[in-house]
Amino acid sequence: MKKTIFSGIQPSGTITIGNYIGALKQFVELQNEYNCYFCIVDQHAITVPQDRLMLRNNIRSLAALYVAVGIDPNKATLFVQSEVPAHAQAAWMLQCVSYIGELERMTQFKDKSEGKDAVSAGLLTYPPLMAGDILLYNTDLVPVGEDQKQHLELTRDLADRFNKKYNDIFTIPEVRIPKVGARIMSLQDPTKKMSKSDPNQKAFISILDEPKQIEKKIKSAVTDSDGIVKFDKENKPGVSNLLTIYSIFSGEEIPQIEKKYEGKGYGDFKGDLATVIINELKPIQDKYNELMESTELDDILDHGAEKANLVAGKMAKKMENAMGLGRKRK
Ligand code: ATP
Ligand code: LTN
Repeated sequence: MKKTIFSGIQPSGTITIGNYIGALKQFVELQNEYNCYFCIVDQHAITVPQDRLMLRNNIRSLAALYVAVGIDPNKATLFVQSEVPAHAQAAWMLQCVSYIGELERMTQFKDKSEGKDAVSAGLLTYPPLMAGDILLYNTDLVPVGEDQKQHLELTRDLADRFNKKYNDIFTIPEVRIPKVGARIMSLQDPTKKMSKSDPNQKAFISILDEPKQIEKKIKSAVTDSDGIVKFDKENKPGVSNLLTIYSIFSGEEIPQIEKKYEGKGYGDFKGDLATVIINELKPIQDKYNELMESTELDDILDHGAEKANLVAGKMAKKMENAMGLGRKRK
């Protein structure tokens, strides 16, 4: 029997090339070998303020992007989290086995709450919601970018705790992080990860950016003053980040690229990098535009929610039974 994969992306803006490299590219590769669930995690997105119309748009747009990058809805189950009520049910039960201390230690919580006057309780209880997403489907493997590693460790702890305390019902999932490109950095501050909700538009390349915007953003990407195209994460974080992106989009190895630009400045390198990105994104953007104008997406998401509800609903019942919620029923 095929092993199961689950992963999710928040509809909190148009996905960046960071999301594409760290997450979506892996999803496309894995969909043939695994039983895959790919989720649009809208309940995670509302842990920070969202405009309702924008959120609705982002959900539809993310669905189109999943398909445009190559997710085949006949192979993988593609669905919206809030359309499967078991996720909220599981989240509550898992919150009740989570400790406030361990949630407060999550770096994503610390980063996203830093300097804010009002922080929602949902931002703190985000990880048990994510754990529920994963555990509801007997997931074996979770492909994500590096930033999610800590959440995955917590998911494993919660599953183990629940199994020992109540009943041994959960599969303990493994994390899968890509060897190259697990953490694409901001173009404006290469010590920070590239993030789709960064208020500075120049910090990221969105998968739907126009060629002109891509050229501009790459041109203004922060590098250094020594003018040498060389991979050195410690001392040349900006150039190293651009080299990683170049390598993934072109399929060329980093030493090969370094050689190509020996004795040339950053201008040539950046110009070619923009072209490589534009060429890879063009067919994705064409497919995206086609999908957004069709009615296909609703059918895909309806069908996905139906399939997900069947599996997740059963596990939520199992969890309730294990914890003694409700009445005993046959
Ligand atoms: P937000 O800015 O709203 O927090 P995000 O850009 O961090 O969003 P998510 O929806 O949280 O994106 O993440 C979707 C997937 O993309 C996850 O698997 C995450 O690990 C991966 N990912 C996010 N940012 C990067 C990055 N800079 N490099 C590699 N992978 C990334
Ligand atoms: N927390 C993740 C998104 C996410 C997720 C998931 C990823 C929510 N539920 C389940 C993998 C599996 C993020 O912020 N990138």
